[in-house]
Amino acid sequence: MSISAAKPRILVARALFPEVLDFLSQHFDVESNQADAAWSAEQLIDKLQGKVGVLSTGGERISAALLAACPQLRICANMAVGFNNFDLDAMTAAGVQGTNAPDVLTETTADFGFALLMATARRVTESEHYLRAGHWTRWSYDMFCGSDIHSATLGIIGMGRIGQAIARRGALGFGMQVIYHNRSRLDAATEAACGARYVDKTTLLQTADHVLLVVPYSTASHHTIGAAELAQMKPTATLINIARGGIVDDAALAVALRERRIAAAGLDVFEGEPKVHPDLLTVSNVVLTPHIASATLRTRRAMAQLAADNLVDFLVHGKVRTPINTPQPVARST
Ligand code: 8YV
Repeated sequence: MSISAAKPRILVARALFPEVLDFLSQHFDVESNQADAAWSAEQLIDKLQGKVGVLSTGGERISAALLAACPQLRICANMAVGFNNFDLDAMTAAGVQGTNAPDVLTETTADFGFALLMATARRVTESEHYLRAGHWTRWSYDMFCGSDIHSATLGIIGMGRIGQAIARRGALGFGMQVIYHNRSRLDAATEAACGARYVDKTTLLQTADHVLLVVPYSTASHHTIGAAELAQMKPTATLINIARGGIVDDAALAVALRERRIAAAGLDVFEGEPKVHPDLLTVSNVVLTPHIASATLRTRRAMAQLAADNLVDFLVHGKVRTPINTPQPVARST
């Protein structure tokens, strides 16, 4: 009589595509959250007891305290390219592998960055609200005049894969002058391929007609745009944030928008989301979307599958597909 080994136990922290859960169930004993219950930090720790892996989204905080309370955990696979919900140093020290979901969302997120830029510069949502409210009675020469995208100067802060995909759209599709600022300058061939020119941050802020943020969140990038930076921007400029809440000082931005120190903003991410700074809700020259830059079904499915593949690769085959750390060789509990 053969005794089959028990499957490793994993947790899927949020509701997920059923076909991805089916795939995971072929390899693991899966506890899922198809009711999409909102778990507290304590409930997440409770659910993780006895689990060796977790499929998380950007909303689950993997902290040092959680790692200490879940000694069997060996891998956290994030269904997101960003991973500022992970205490990565603590994970590395605790011997826990982290993985993210890069590449599969690059073009979809770049599309959305451009959509938000166009909606903001051309006042799409503001004018729709006006129409729906029954205020549209006649044409006038300056009604909802915005600013042009084509031929304008696009300033991108954060020039990773998504930044480069946005630069290509701007330079090749809309004839924009694209300037960028990044921790490190791209090589000449990559700059040429995306039609972008490196400048310092001040030059970018002072020159760009549209400033677009795609920088990862860290303590170093906290409030990359605050009152001082907003004051450097042109009064006709727009600001787009598809990066992370906390990259922009939302309170300072609301003041700048209300006082028309910049023309408009488009925000997909917020400090303390899903809460939104109340002052942003009362200014008309801002387009607000609920963190949907990667939200197409095809891309979300690909992100979920990549997170699932990372769990299978690591826990079944002893490999890593898209690692974000090199854990210390620490023995975890079994
Ligand atoms: C996710 C994102 O939808 O990938 C990221 O970093 O911000 C989004 O694409 C979100 O983080 C949920 O996991």
